[in-house]
Amino acid sequence: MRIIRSTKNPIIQPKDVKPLHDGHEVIGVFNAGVAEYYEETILLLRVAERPISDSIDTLYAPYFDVSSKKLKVSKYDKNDDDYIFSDPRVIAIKETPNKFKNLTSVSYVRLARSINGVDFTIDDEAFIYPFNEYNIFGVEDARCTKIDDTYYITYSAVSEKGITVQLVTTEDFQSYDYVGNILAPENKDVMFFPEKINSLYYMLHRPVIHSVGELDIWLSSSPDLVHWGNHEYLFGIRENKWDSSRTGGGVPPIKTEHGWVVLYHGADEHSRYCMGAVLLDLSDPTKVLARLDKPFLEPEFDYEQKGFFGDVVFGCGVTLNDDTVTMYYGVSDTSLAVCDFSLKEITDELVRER
Ligand code: MAN
Repeated sequence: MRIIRSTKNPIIQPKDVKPLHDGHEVIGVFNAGVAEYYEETILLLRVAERPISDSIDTLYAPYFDVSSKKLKVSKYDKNDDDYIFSDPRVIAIKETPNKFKNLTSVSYVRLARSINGVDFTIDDEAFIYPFNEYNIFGVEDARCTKIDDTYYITYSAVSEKGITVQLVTTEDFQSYDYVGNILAPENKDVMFFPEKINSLYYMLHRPVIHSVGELDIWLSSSPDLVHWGNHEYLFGIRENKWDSSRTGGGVPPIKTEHGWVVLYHGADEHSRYCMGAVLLDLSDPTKVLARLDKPFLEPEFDYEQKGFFGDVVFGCGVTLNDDTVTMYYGVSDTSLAVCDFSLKEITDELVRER
């Protein structure tokens, strides 16, 4: 399958984004949901900012203070034995290393707009900025699905209460309506299907499992896009393959005559993230018809291999023009890249695997 990466990759980098907060730096602009809005391609960028530290021993961790509605910082001494500072993304707790006390940056959604799909103008303000007790550590990895005239935006909301999935809707990308937490902690990587199937709406989600089980993808349905149930296991990790340690939905499912094409991310034990594809039955998406053995996109270029958290390609949205899929994908938790491929080619490959 041919993948045509833009020669302008990475198309958006941290240096292109002005921090919203004084004394902060933008360390990442990545994992963007995508919307087609009239003539424009809109990217729902995940922008991550962190306070600039004045000493190598001190780390400042940002959080949104709900009562004052301001960003505040917690101060950590990197020699403090109660915490582990080795993962650049989190301040982990020594006694329970899988839990974190703070994130080292705060993420929010900022929009970028383009007519040609490659040259983007980034809004000066945030679009979805932390606003309630469930997202004080950030708003991450938005996915966007248009249903009728409404855009449904789901994202991970991070706080000390856990990671929930929140839903907001917009019609104009100027303002949004907050719907609520559609899934309790801990869950991530939620995206809606673009239409009802047999009178129900569907979404993919990825429970973050702790006591038993794996990081696998589930399917749920809803009568109203707010209340979700009928949770069913869909597909997940495969031993000794590129997606042996985690999977998660990526791009909102794409409808084809052969079935729903689901482009998902997976990672191995080395946390190397690639993109793969499965085909779901058109009228019964609980049925997985086919799955590619190999990833269709993997970190191969320097900008995909090096960065804040290296060896990551992470697609969250596409635009479609006839047969061309234009996928926007985060690289190494640092920048945003884009590639084109043929919907027919990837669907044919899936059909051959059936
Ligand atoms: C992981 C990574 C981070 C993210 C946190 C919280 O550590 O995906 O990028 O900030 O989880 O969601």
